Amino acid sequence: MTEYETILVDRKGRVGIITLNRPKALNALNTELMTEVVAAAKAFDRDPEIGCLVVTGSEKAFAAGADIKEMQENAFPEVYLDDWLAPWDELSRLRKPVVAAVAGYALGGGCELAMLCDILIAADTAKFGQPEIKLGVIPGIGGSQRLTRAVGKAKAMELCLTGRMMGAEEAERAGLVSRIVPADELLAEAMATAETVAAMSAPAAVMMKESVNRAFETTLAEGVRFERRLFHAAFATADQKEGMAAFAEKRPAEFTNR
Ligand code: CO8
Repeated sequence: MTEYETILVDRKGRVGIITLNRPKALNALNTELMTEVVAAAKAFDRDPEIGCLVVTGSEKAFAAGADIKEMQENAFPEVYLDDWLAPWDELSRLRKPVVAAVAGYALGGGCELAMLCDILIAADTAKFGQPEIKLGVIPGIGGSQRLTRAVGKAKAMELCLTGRMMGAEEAERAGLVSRIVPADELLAEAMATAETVAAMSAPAAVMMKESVNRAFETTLAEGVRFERRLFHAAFATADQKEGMAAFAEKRPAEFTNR
């Protein structure tokens, strides 16, 4: 497996695991880490043996944001011409589902990275926030957009304008996270969720993810039309025949991802 400097990469069965690993900087997201996360995620996405990804950090921090020390001298012409941070957008184009397992700080880019994932599971220690305003900037990889879609305008405005952090319970109430688990069970719970997803028919899981995401990109009528087309297409897969036969025969389905 490829060697990385700022992340750990592992696989268990059909689950690919990316662990952010810059402990001295609370997993601050520097350029090297961005390049490595995107490369590792794309490699798992291409790998037919992988059905779901998990992205996680440490007990203390999922990620405390973009690396402030690295970016503090950045200047407009360079960042604009280089389209700085654009590689992060590639995570939103991954086809396989991604579970974020968040403990501790998920701030700024860290919160944005968690929101780039599909299922967000939080430890009871998780703290989410978009504190960029305190640094004289605003979120740069989708925070103002995805947080607003997740928790609504009122709470997103307040969090983004004040930089206040919210804990796991508030985040769950607001709809940012799917559930909260005790910190020492976070990885096991995230893995169990990812294994469940990875055991589904891969074409159905990819269709499912595409269809849910479409809800954020289009009108209701267009979204329903899109879902209907994929639903019809699912009947072209062997897994549809297997899934329904298994139900009728009262046995577990054995999907072949075809
Ligand atoms: N960048 C660089 N270094 C950091 C960062 C960071 N974001 N966060 C923490 N560190 C470093 C600290 O400088 C410190 O290093 P050192 O030991 O060398 O002094 C080490 O990590 C430990 O941090 P603290 O001593 O501060 O730990 P505390 O437990 O006292 O505090 C906090 C934890 C509250 C999380 C605090 O570290 C903090 O406020 N961090 C900054 C949070 C922040 O403002 N994040 C937003 C950054 S801006 C951003 O994300 C812009 C998004 C745009 C695009 C994103 C692309 C990825």
